[in-house]
Amino acid sequence: MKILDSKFVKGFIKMADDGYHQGWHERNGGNLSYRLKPEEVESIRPRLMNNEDWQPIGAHVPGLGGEFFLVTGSGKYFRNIIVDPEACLAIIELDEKGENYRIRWGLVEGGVPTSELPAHLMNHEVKKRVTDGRHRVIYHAHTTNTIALTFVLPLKDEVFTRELWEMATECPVVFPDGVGVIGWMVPGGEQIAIETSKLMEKYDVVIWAHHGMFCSGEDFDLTFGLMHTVEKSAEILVKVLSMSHMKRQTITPDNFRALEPRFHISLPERFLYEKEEGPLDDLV
Ligand code: 2HA
Ligand code: ZN
Repeated sequence: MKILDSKFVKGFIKMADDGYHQGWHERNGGNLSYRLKPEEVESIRPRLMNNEDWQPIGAHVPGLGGEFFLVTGSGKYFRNIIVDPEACLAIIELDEKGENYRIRWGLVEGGVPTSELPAHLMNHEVKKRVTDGRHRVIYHAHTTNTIALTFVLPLKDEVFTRELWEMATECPVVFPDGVGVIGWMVPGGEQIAIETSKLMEKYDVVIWAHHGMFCSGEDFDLTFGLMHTVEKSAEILVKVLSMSHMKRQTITPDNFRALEPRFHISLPERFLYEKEEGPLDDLV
């Protein structure tokens, strides 16, 4: 099958374009990766290149040995993906040890996979393990309102989760495990990848302070929808905090508990703490 006609390639390109139109991908901001299913690899195998050299990943991901990924290219602009996917995207193969990769398709004008390849692959490795292989998509975007909140809220998983949950009833249903937050770090390296993948053991959403967000999911719709839901909730919170630092009324811990049987979710009690003040009241 022609690679550009494959359903997973079309879904990837649509998701990237949707993200661009949300305003989450200024310049070359953000990156996306998808772990191919074995039957998808077989359907395109005759059209893959065989002559590229192995390159170090910059991380060790033995749990992903032999896997194929569709990834965005480093320095490529999301707004150009739909126009020229073969120049902006790559399909890479990992070696059996999960230490090196080689390009099997794409980047026809040259280039390398996303600068965040270590974070993507380490997140994929964790998610493949903890979801029994169900999660296949890792998405990084520069989500405006979520980034804005990292300047004013305490950088604590509990505070971000609770404040985002309170902004829309669907939030605890969409991300019942909550969100993780890491303080500012140098992007693009193994260290930030390690910190992010540790949080991916328990969350599907990790916020990078003053930078953006990572989401993990089973398919393009669920992963995009997760990012969209978190960012929409962050937008509401930015609006609420812009009007007042006090909420006159909100969704209470008991309201959240009442959602559990109806939606078959179990919400960790550490997010349902009693509050006497608003989220900004501990600011000096
Ligand atoms: O420019 O978003 O985090 C790509 C990025 C790096
Ligand atoms: Zn980024």
